[in-house]
Amino acid sequence: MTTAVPITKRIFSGAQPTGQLHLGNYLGAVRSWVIAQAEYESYFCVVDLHALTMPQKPQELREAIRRTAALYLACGIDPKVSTIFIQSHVPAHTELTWLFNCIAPMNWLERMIQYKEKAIKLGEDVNIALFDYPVLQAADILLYQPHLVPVGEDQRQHLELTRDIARRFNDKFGNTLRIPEILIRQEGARVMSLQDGTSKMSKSDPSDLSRINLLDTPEAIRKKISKAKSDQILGLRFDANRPECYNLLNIYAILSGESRETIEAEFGEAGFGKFKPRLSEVIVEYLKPFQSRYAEVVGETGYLDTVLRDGSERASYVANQTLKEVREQMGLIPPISFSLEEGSVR
Ligand code: ATP
Ligand code: LTN
Repeated sequence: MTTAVPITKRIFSGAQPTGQLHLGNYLGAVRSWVIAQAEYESYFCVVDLHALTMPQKPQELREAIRRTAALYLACGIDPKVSTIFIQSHVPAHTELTWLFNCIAPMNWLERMIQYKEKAIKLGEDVNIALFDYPVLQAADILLYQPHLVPVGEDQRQHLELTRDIARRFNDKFGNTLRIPEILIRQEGARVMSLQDGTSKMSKSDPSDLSRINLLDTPEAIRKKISKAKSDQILGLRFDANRPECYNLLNIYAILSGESRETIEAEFGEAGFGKFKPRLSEVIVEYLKPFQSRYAEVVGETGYLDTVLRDGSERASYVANQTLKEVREQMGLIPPISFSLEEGSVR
């Protein structure tokens, strides 16, 4: 008689070390990671090579890489059960990108909205890596053969492309790669900018007033909320035609845990003058535990380095298995070791 061995399901996700994680990153993505790690074998990556596709100052990037990893821990990713690592510490990511470049059609990448938006902003300065960004993302994911990839709504198109690349590889070379499911939580999937309710809160928005960073001080939070764009209509409602009002109420709802009905009952007759200070206090309280955990993580000398070293070791082990198979299936031969004593190739 055979006993069924439970198969642990895997998840993989990542965020770019551009600036600092903000409330949108947490509510749209990292919060789902924290919940999922109890159930899944989890890999969370700081995608530093993706950050390099846009101009970065080297010293700022170095700091942002470490800060992002420390924020994963501060948000509740537990290194005892999850693997946290830095993308560039696992060279399999770039190697698999090259192999996928050899099967990914140009016109699939030409359709990518994020590329088109960023390319418009950069004008003449568009580099090849920005175009190739989604292929690196596909390599990140498929190396770990995950069942699920939890992301915010803006990543849907990149995830569809990842699935298409996996299918294409499997069609051409045999069924090696798992086609991952996309996990987008509805609540918090798209937190909008505080300065423009129609564009998403983003690390790379030039205005820091547009976002609440997880490490913002209470004073900074109060200032940003008081300056947040609003409208002149009296009475606050979850009305999709009032994007700024909707976004602020939505943040309040998620952080306070109160229902939309309760919130509308309380602020339905009020204006932003009454609501904004309440929202600021809810955010300040919500972020306090993150900020104290962050201080602990960065305060313990060597702790982060140990987590990242163990993480890259564990990640490399899994990634190298997939890479080896892909290499062989595409027709490459294994590396040949060279013996100095014998002066011969083995
Ligand atoms: P950048 O501005 O540098 O592109 P970003 O703020 O968009 O950065 P990423 O590192 O690209 O953040 O994203 C990390 C994760 O956070 C992704 O899963 C992404 O979908 C999610 N995310 C980013 N912004 C938001 C947002 N405003 N609302 C909800 N989820 C978001
Ligand atoms: N493009 C993603 C970051 C990212 C990612 C990944 C997310 C790079 N590789 C793999 C999930 C899985 C973004 O959030 N902008």
